Amino acid sequence: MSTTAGKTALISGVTGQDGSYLAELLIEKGYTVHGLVRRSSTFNTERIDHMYQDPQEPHRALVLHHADLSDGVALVNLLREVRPDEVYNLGAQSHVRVSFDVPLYTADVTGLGTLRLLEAIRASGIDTRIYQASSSEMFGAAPPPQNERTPFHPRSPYGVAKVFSYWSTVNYREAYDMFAVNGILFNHESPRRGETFVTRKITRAVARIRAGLQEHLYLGNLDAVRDWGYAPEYVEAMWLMLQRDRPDDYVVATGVPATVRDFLGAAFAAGGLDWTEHVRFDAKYERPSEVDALVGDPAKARELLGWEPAVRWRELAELMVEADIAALEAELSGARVRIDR
Ligand code: NDP
Ligand code: GDR
Repeated sequence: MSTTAGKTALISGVTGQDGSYLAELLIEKGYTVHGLVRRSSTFNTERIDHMYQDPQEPHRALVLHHADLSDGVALVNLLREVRPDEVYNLGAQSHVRVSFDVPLYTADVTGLGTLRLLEAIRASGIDTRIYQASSSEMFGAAPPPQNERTPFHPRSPYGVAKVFSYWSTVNYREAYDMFAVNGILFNHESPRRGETFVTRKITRAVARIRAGLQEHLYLGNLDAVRDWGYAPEYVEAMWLMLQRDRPDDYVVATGVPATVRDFLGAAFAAGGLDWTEHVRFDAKYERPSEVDALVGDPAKARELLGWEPAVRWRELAELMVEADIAALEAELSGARVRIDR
């Protein structure tokens, strides 16, 4: 039996891309996973529905709770009830462009939300370990390659909020001896990626253009350089950070750069299309201050966590196109498919 069997984890952001993969990973390792779900007027659990068990089941692997990172009291109550061994704070307003439209809301959820959770751990008096979903967006204008010692220069309300969360996490570690870690993750994608992030927007468009449902794809800056990896591999790194003897902060990345234009070319080619015939520019997708180039140096994660990514951006583009084509074909034939990659 694995040493992790019987452990309990609490995940904020369990309905998101990473939360769904992390819940799967932890359940596979024998954890009971408690997920924090915010109330929505429509269903927001599509990514985790395949793990859902009826509340009447006696030994559920996944248990969902209504709470919100903007409600500190709810967080204290939830922690007291669940008493998790590990907490993964993945909940956030995570869209960089949108953070310019709703900067105060982003600061509240993506920034203060982390502090509320850290303080809730302290207030509830439980002994737990916490993972904070920090981001390469914190580096912003700092030139690549970026590692754990690169100074932060965020370029968006989202990036600023994540820097606040990063330092709050470090501060609780130093002040209260909490096992609190920052995973500084570079962009990671998958067939479960939100539809408005650039990779998924592109791969969905490839499927829809092929099917004759759409002719053009409107995008902003094609020159931005990113370091795109595969989300299921990145959630493994989160877990590894909480299994160490000492808390620390780690960059998680592939180290391989590509422009949005490169990704576009690979995705359209994978669908048998020429992107130049379909892509149009729309200034509304540009950011008031852009992050030009993010390329991570994952040497520390490789050395101390033994973590190594296998999927690079080109293969990622191909697998996402393949998944979107299959999902659209199933949708058009009236079947409901589970996105299980
Ligand atoms: P998603 O946007 O897919 O998921 C975000 C999650 O946060 C969703 O479950 C969302 O719920 C939840 N959430 C939003 N607002 C609140 C709130 N007020 N209270 C509680 N939960 C809330 O993000 P990803 O899965 O891609 O990313 C996970 C985390 O990692 C985020 O913090 C993100 O900022 C960070 N990150 C992501 C990277 C990436 O490349 N994916 C890279 C670096 C960091 P709902 O489903 O209801 O919207
Ligand atoms: P990012 O991801 O901002 O890096 O944040 P996103 O996919 O939104 O943008 C990547 C780059 O593509 C350019 N771009 C466009 N972006 C979007 N969304 N839509 C477009 O039409 C478009 N056209 C060009 C952007 O300008 C940008 O340069 C993601 C999020 O997951 C964060 O939560 C996470 O912290 C970081 O990755 C690391």
